[in-house]
Amino acid sequence: MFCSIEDFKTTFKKRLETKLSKSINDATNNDVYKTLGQLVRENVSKNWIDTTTYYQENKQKQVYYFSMEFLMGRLLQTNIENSGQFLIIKEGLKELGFNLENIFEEEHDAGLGNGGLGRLAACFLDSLASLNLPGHGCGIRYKYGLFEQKIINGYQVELPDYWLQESYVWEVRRPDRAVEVKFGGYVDMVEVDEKLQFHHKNYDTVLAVPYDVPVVGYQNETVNTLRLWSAESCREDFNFFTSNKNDYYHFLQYKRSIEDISGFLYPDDSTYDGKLLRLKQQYFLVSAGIQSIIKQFKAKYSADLLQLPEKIGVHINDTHPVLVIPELMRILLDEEGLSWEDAWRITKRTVSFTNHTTLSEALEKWPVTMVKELLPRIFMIVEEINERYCRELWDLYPYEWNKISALAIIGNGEIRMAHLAIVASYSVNGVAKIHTEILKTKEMKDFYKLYPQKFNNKTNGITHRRWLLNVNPDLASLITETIGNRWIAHPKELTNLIKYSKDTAFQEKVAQVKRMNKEKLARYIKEHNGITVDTNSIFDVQVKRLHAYKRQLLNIFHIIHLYHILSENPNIDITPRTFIFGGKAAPGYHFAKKIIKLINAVATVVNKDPRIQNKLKVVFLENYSVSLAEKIMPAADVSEQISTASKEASGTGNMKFMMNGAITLGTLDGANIEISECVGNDNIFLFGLKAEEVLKLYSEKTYRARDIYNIDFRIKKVLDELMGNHLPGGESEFKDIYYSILSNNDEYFVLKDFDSYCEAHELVDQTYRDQQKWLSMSITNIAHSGKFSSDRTIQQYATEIWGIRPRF
Ligand code: 26V
Repeated sequence: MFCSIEDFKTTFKKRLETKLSKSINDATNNDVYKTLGQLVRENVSKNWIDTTTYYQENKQKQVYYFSMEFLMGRLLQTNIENSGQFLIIKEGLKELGFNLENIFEEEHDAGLGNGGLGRLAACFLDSLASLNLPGHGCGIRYKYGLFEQKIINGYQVELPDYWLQESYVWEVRRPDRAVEVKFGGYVDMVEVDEKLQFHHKNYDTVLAVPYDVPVVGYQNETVNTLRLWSAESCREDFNFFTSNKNDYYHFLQYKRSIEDISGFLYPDDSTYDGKLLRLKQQYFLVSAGIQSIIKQFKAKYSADLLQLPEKIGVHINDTHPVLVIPELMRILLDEEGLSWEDAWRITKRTVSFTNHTTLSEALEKWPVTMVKELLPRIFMIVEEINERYCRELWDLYPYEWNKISALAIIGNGEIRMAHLAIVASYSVNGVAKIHTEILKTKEMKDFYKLYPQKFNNKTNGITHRRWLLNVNPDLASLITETIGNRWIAHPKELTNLIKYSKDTAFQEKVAQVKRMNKEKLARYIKEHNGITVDTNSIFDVQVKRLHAYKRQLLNIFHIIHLYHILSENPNIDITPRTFIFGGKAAPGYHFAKKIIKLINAVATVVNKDPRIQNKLKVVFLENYSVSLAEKIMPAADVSEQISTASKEASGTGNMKFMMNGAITLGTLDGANIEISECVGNDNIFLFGLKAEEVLKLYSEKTYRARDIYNIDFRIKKVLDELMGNHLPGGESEFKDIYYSILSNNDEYFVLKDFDSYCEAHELVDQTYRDQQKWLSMSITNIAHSGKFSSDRTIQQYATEIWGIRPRF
């Protein structure tokens, strides 16, 4: 730790000289980033060691959050703020001629996640450490993170994200803790003393090497661990190489196939090979993670594995790491010699599970043939779990074959990972009230009947430290000036702001902060998109993954409609709008990619049309990521959360916007419902079908999109535009979108909700004219956002699921 600015400057300059052989006068921003990052990491080392030692010496129960994704973003700012050194470092660097904000920009995002699920994991780690709770992350150190998105001629183009090109300052490689993961081969069964023993033979071995990243708590001395596993070939393979010198090519191929396991986040799974690789990734993560946990438990806690559930929790983030179940069983049975009954009791009391979607197409299933071949022993265990479980079902539902086969873990030649997770865990949770209700009453109804005590809700949250304190320092200071700083440790106390919601002096200060944040984003837009936007216009933002159910299409249809109105009547009095989009489409998801092209095509037409007189601008921001979100959230006026009701499990972007004073324009879906309950219906713009109505329309099959097209001339005009020749790309560019609505009957009710969406926008327009009203709504949103801090979520997981306690 640096005790003064002078101390920092001296240490920093010395390190720059010894590490990079540079004087401060020659140093680039990148040199400063690397040197500073290394110093900050070293400074947290003592607390890191002490935290680990404390947990072990006090035999505290520890939780491991297994996730295929950790969308950490940048860490320098968080680690500096959290270790309480911000002012010293900022001032010290300033005196050395550097601006700390520019240094932050040098860090490459750790983009090891797709979207909400991965970012949630990152927020949870921040909250665990900040609440002094013994909880760690267990993931994969992908060589390439989520692709980098380029927009070329309006189309998404994917480039590899080689985030490790420059060394990653936060990680520590720990080769001494490497473990072996076994794939393929066969299982020999031998009977010894009337007991069957299973010997895995002729397998391929992959070395799993952990890279540990410190997770620094907010000014509290706790430093937990995010352990990311990297796949490497074993030393014996090098022996193989040296003794088979002529087989260099095959050796390289073999080595690469092993390293591929931690090569990419979510490789293309549309082919057999792609799927196989993903299954390898999943088993690689769980086997490495569970082996290391058991090793540590035996070394530091107890030789008695029956004690495991008292001391270890294994949480699985969606079904991706569900193989922790058979892997833990395998170790307990085959390596530790426990009975099936003991192993099963231990496993069921150790594992807890979160479901993150109700979309049936997203529920994972693995072909039996694939699992059998790649993981023969694991398959045997899953089969045995299934058999025993089906026998129990038979006792409960005798002769009800259909019911039993629908509930079985294995069926139709596939392993249903969600079924395995529910049967073999002690807790199953959804991520927002409505989502958990849908799980209980619809998607997992029969499981809820079987195990009602397992089901519970944990509404998602976001870390207010990153998403308010770090990204919006002026708003954070204003809040502290107004209500004191207790809200930082107790975010619920943001409700103390409510009494200022109508205070005009406070409103003016909030408006001033928003204005500055909008100006900053406007500069970014100018620099990256070459578009000049009016900072007096409403910044209306939809940033999230591109998916049909999230309905970016509804948003762009409404923009086309506004464009029609304005081009017919340029003098109409509307509040100027800047519509901002951002988000990535899965590389193979053609429909989503077409929506990106449509947004860009509309932007090209609208932004250059003089009749519009700058009342309307459309911007698509390239390469949406954590660091870009950090620039966007503080500048938004309106937060578009417009999924088809019942489809978005929770959403977490909605919470980030709210915390920064944007007002939600949304459907009653996911956590929007809880946001609306907190702020009240006067402080949110709600529209559209409710979840029950959507589900009813699906079951009754009475919806006819074409009828709406025929009746509503606004909609007809918008849709016909897609088939016309005004938009760049020509007449056939957008026909897939047109037909998805009219021929495929608009699966996500875009047309059905269009009218109500337009009305809600009309209300936004009117309300914004009354700035006092708007600011009062905005402040009310900030004031109620504390409930959506992930500290609240994690506290609930800690007490209601995991049973872990803070160290202080
Ligand atoms: C996956 C897939 C894959 C196949 C094609 C369609 C599809 C659609 C959705 C998904 C999402 C999988 C899980 C996921 O990322 N869920 C998100 O989790 C967030 C954190 O709990 C939550 O806020 C989002 O609402 C939820 O979509």
